[in-house]
Amino acid sequence: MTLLECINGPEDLKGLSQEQLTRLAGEIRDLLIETTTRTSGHLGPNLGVVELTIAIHRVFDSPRDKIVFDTGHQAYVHKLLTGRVARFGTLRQRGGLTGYPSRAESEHDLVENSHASTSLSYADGLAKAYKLRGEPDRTVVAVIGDGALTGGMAWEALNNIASAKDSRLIMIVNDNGWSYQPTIGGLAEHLAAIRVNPRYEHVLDYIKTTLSRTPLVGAPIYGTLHGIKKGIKDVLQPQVMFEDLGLKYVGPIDGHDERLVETALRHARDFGGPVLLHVITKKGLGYAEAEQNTVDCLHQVPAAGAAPGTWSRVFGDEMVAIGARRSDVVAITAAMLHPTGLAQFAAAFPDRVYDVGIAEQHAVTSAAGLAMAGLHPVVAIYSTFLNRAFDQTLMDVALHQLPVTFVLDRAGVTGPDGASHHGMWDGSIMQLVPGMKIAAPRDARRVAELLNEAVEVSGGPTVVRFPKGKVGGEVEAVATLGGMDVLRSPAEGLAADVLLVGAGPMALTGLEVADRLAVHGIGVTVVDPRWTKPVDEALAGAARQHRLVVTVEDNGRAGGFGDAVARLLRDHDVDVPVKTFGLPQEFLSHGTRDEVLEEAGLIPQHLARQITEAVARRSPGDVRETATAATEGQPVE
Ligand SMILES: Cc1ncc(C[n+]2csc(CCOP(=O)(O)OP(=O)(O)O)c2C)c(N)n1
Repeated sequence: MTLLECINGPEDLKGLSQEQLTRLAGEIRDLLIETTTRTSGHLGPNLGVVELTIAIHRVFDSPRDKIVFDTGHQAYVHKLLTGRVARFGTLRQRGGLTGYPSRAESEHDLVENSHASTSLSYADGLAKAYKLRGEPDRTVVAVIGDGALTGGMAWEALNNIASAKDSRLIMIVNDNGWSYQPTIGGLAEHLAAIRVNPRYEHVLDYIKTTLSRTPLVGAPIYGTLHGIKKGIKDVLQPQVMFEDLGLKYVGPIDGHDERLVETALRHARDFGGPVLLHVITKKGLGYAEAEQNTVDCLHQVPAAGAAPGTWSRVFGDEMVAIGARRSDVVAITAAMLHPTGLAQFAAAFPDRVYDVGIAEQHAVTSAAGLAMAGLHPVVAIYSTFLNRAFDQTLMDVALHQLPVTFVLDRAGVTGPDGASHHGMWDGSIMQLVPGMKIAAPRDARRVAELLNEAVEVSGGPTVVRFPKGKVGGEVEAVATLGGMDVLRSPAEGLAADVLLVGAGPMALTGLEVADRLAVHGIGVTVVDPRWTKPVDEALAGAARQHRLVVTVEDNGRAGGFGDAVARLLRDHDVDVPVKTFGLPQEFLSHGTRDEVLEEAGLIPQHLARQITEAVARRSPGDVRETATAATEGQPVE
């Protein structure tokens, strides 16, 4: 039995010797590598926090003390130390452990949202609440990476925490110099300057001599801004920036020296006010492949980069072509240059790409500024992260009718990253934005076509949304209907029963549905709308020629494309019934993309059965046999 297998909870760590802790760290690293290379997952970040997480669980008393992991992708070690070793092999599999903290999994898990830069705000609220509730002995610990620290919310929280002088709150900045790629910006430069500071060597003395209860200084936000400016030059005063903000700063210390981290944490815990502990770690430590990986230290396995044949790669290739033709087109990424497929554009046009850090809100309003000055920005972002910047999209871009193109990768079901990563909201929230145009390509050729159309729009914003993974085969239109593509007319001899409008790749799913329905004598016209906003008015006329309209989209059902189609038909007094298929408006769990789509009913077999039932209800005589089979639960093959 390994030492790790004997750890059923944090209490089992407390009696271990230093030599045992070193052995335990090795066992944890072995299991992280063995598991994630098999199941997929965040490897580099977790290899870097092994000693840090051990130290946290030895010093604090979880779950009474609260530990908040920012983003949560680095919480695997925490999972292993809190009783989940036996189940670790199920990581990110349907029904298995999630890839982020999960309240359903453990009482030691608190925050499961994987969107970055929130930990300090949660921690601020928790610490305030414990104070108000008269529980002064509880400590709140937030672990935040230098990448997540580039997010604006983290700084809003710091500004508040600095004034809550007796909050029992410890912020651990896990500084490995990397986000997905090397962390960028003024803050990153400041942290880098601290990292090379000779005082690093003498930090133990520093902890002992300076972490006494002295009054905190500094006018909060002005001081910070001032601190950023002078901090870069002033490497002999590493704590200046944070202390100007009024925060007690400790560090930098070696985050792989478990004993040292423990000592620092005990001092910080006993200080009695907010403390920022700056630890230096190496992303990927202990696995040569990760340590030497110059793209992202194996942030994720398999790599999140834009592999050949993926939607991201098709987008990336077309961006290079557009960039060569249009010198006004610029690209923006929020710390995800490689995963969003912008790496080739960056290589070809290094002056025309901006990595703004994990700062989606800033990315969008900065794009507004670029557009105001005559450029056409393409903001490449994962669908789920655009949620962060809704107000900026609405008020800063759309209200000003600015030509900004949002390219939303991972739109729809993503898969093993679970509830907070499914891109199932953009198709609805972007429908709300006046003047916004939304394109949903069904295949690679349409990505290129619609991206080109989008960057030609000069009077307002556009969205191009596509899912995660490999692009399927190309399907050409057999006819056009307004600006839409007709992919299939009812088969020979069949009536125009169903008008099936499938958004993006769901148009191809629609073709399979049509095949299944044809067998049962139901005629289907399959349309790819290409643009899901505004809904093409030609749909109203086409709907009148059918007995049922069906929409299918890889997006939450509430307020998405289907609802927009139904509204258009109501507005045109079309009384043909509409059935809208999409994702249930719920937080969907993790699994493969196919598994989640199947559970949501967005697969041809399930759709065909539902549509058959709907047609049968309306015209019982025509499809009686099929309807009986369907209601008895037999597959409509
Ligand atoms: C709002 C938001 N934008 C983007 C991401 C994607 N993302 C996940 S981890 C990560 C890098 C985090 O870097 P850091 O906080 O330094 O942690 P490390 O992986 O280096 O330990 C990014 C950009 C996210 N989770 N949330």
